[in-house]
Amino acid sequence: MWDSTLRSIGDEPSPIGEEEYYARQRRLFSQLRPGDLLIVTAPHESTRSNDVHYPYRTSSEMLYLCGWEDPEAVFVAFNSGEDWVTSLFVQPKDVLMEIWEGRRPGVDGAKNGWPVDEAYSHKELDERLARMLIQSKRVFVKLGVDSDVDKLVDYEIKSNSRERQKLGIGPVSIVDPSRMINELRLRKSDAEIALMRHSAKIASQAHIQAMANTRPGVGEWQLEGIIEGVFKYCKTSGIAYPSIIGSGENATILHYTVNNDTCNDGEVILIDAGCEYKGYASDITRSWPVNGKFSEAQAEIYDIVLKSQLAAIDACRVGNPYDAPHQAARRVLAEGLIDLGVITQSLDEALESNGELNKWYMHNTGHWLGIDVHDVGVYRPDGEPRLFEEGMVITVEPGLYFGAWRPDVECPERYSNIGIRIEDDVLITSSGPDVLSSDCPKTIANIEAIVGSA
Ligand SMILES: [Mn+2]
Repeated sequence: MWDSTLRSIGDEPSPIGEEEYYARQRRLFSQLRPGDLLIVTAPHESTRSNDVHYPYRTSSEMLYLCGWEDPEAVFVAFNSGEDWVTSLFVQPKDVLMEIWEGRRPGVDGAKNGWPVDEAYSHKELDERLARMLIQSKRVFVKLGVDSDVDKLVDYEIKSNSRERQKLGIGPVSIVDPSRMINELRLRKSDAEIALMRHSAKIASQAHIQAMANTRPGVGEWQLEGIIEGVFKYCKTSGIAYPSIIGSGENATILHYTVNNDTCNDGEVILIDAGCEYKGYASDITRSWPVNGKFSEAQAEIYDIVLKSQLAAIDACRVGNPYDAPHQAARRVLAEGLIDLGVITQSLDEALESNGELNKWYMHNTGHWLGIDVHDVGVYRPDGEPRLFEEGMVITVEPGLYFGAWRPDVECPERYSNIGIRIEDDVLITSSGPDVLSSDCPKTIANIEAIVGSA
C-alpha cells in the first residue's frame, strides 16, 4: 500500500551491536570504583483493566545499557575489587505463560544473546542482590522505579548496621546513577545516529502521506490513522509520543491530542508526530493548509516561522550554547511580527521575558532527542548553558499560535486561529547542522504540491 514509502526510507540500519553495549558499560564503570554496586531498574507492567496490560516499554536506562526489552528485568553490575561483573535478572522460561503471552528468551537466552556476563531468573533477585548489597560500599540505583528493588536496598541499608559498625562493610550511601548515564546518552554514536536518521525518514514519509490525504472534510483521526499506519508499516514500535493532529483553532493548542475534529476548508492543520524505531525517537512537526493552498495571511505567518526555523538550525553548531537556536528563532519571529504590525513594541522590548512575542510564541525552540523524545542531559550544568558538541541531537521547532478563542489576548483578526509550528531533528556535526528529518518537505511550494494529491 505504501511501497513508495518503503523505497524512500531505504534499507534498515543495523541495530546497536554487542560491542557498543559493552563500550557504554565500560564508559560508565570507568566513573565508578571497586566496591560499587550498580542496579538498573525498569518499571513494573501496568494494568489497563482486569487482566489487560498497557503495552510494555522498559526503562530507557535498561535499553541503553543492555537492550533488554521484556518486563521483570534488573541489570546489575558489581565490582568486588577484581573487575566488573554484569548480571541480568529476567523472567524465567514458563511454558504456561509462554503459551498465553509469547516466547521468552529465559535465562539461557539472556546469557547467550545479550551483552552481560551472567543471567539469572528474576526469582533469584532477592537472594543474589542481598548478597551483593552486603558486600558493597556505594549503591548506584534510581529509586522509585522498581518498588521491589527499593525495598531490598532499604532493608539492607538498615538491617546491617551492626555488622557495618563491627567490620565496616555494607552499603553506606545510595547514589542516583541517572546523571552519569544521561551524560553518556547525550552524545550519540554513529550506530545511534543511523537509527535516528531512519526513524526520522519514516516519520517524514508519514507526514507526506498525511499531507497527500488532507482535503476539506477529512477527520483529524483519519490523518492520525494514516500517520500511525505508516509507523507500523515501516516496522517501528509505533509512536514516540501521542500524535498531535489539530486543524483550525486546535492548531493553536500546543499539546492537542484529542484528534477528533473535522478539518475544514480555509484552516491550517498542524501535525506533530514521530515514531520510535529500534528504541530511537523522531519528532517532526509540519503545518499546511487543509485545502492545499496557503491563504495570503497564512503564508505571511508561515514565512516568518520558516525563516526563524532556518536561522535556528543555522545556530546548531559545535561550540554554540544550547539556547543559541532559541535566541535566533525568537529574534526572527519578533522581527517578522513587527513588520506585520502584530507587535507594536521595539525589537528589544518584544524579546523581553514579558514582551509581546510571548503572547504568540510561548514555548522553547527545542529539546534533546534520542531514546526518549524529550531526551536526557542537563541543559545548564553548573548554571551555565551547555555548549553543543558533535553527536548531540536537538529538535528545532519554533511556532506562532493565534488562538482566537483565548480570553487573555486580543488575537489579530487577520491571523485568527492560525497555528504554525515547523520542527526538525538536527544532529550537531563538526561540519555544521545535519537535519535528520530533511526528507520532510517544508517550503510552501513543496507542501502545496503534495497536499491533497492522494
Ligand atoms: Mn519536539
